[in-house]
Amino acid sequence: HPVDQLILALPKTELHLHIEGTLEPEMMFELAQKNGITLPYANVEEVRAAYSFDNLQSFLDLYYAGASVLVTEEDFYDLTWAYCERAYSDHIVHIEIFFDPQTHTARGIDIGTVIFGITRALQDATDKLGISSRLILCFLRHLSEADGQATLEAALPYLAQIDGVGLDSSELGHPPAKFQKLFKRCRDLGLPAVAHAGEEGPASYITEALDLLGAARIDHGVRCTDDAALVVRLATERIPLTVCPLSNLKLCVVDDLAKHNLRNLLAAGLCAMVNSDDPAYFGGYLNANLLACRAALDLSASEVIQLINHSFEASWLPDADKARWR
Ligand code: ES4
Ligand code: ZN
Repeated sequence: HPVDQLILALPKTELHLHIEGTLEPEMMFELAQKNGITLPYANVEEVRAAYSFDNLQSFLDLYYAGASVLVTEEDFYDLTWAYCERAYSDHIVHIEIFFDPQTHTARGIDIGTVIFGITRALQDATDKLGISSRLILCFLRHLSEADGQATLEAALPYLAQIDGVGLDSSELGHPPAKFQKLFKRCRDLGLPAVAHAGEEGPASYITEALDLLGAARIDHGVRCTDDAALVVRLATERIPLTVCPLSNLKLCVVDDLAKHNLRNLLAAGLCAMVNSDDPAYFGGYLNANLLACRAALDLSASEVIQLINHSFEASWLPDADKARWR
């Protein structure tokens, strides 16, 4: 299809990607063996077969178990570098990636080990692949605000490596309001915020993320269409939504990609774009997400160009760099 050629050829950004979600089963096995960690699977095929999810939580249980194979700085480097090479082959020129320090510090891994491994790979991606990047520290919302505060304190020596903060993990029952004080402290430190909201949770969580956390961008946000006034607000204030279509499909947020509201979000004038979330678990990196949407929704060339322009607009690149790519 001619629009598919456009998808492959255009320079793109990725703004919603959990680095732990790029852990492919092959690397999971290699690292488990190297680090002496026992996985509840006999082989790579069994891992892939287990990737059938009913909802966000059923995925998160496997995702956190998988991340337990990451131990040394080299492991975090190898994970991040492998993703950067895949991003390069998708013609991605800029990435803003999430990491979940609490997943690792809870197992006794030093936060500096995590941050140095990731940032060393990101620096190599800039030097060798020409990919610019930002790193976003995500707080796990199923844990307490105090746990988040302690994580922020532990990250303070590495603040020069951190470009912003986010909020992820189990959404229902953990509204943004739970983290108001933590995000106020982040704002005082000069850290911009994003937050997962309106993935499984209600539209009111999107409003809370904006008003109580000061989120500059909403991750997912697809349930905003339940609240017409919120959609108008998101359009007027030009709040970006980092939509992840294959994630929504795999986690049963939508039961059919053809029913995804991506096109409606564009038609409503929202700054929505496509991202890959946890590509090793959801069956595809950025180009695969765009190609699947193109096919399922019959996206036009102009819609694809809008999505990609939005990804640059919503990025934290300086205006001069945005102008260069758009
Ligand atoms: C996530 Cl898809 C999704 N939603 C919320 N938190 C997450 N962490 C990793 N992937
Ligand atoms: Zn996500």
